[in-house]
Amino acid sequence: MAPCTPAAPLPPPTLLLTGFDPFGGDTANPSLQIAQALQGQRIAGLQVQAQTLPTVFATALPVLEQALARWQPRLVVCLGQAGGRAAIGLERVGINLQDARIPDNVGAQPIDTPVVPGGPAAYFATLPVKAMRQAVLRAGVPCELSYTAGSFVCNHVLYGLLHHVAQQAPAARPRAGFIHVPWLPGQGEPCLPLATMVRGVYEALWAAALQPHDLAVAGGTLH
Ligand code: PCA
Repeated sequence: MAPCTPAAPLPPPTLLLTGFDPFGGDTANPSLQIAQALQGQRIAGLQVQAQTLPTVFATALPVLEQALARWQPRLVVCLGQAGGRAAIGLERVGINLQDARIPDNVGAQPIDTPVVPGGPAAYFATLPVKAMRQAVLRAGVPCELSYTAGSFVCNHVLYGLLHHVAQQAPAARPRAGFIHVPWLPGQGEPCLPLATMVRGVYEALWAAALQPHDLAVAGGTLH
């Protein structure tokens, strides 16, 4: 009888974590630094795969879709910088609108155009945002729910991600959403230290990985 060779162990399922390159004249983007800091972490059995997205309307989604095809993640969390905010912001909704206040990194500035022509007006993120907020606050990091991801490249990516996922069979869909983070010290005020933001996002990811449904949906009272 042929000797029994053990099957190679399956790689752990992936948590895809994206961050954007600097934009608008900044030389840093905390979203990218956070994603890179968490690269390779194991979170509730998921392995974090960090991916850089260009702050470019034309290429951010193709790059994200390539990463989705490559990693087949169970969970997708995109990070972006939101200068002027004081807390980590868990985005609840992406809208089908591009209305750029400034040009992107290749000079494109779409005004009042849809992300997906003919697409629905909006999609809700499918992350358990209330459980995530509770976990981040417990770690002592400021955190809030947000009802607008703006109308620049971050909203473009959130809407495009949720639209892409919605085309998949329900059983194959990763849960997906977006987290905005404040400036780093030196970029402007208000700001949060990088280590604080890394801890906050780490806690948010644990809660997202462990909690399949939101606390409110599951009958909780966290408002
Ligand atoms: N923030 C921008 C795009 C890239 C980023 O980090 C936004 O909020 O749209």
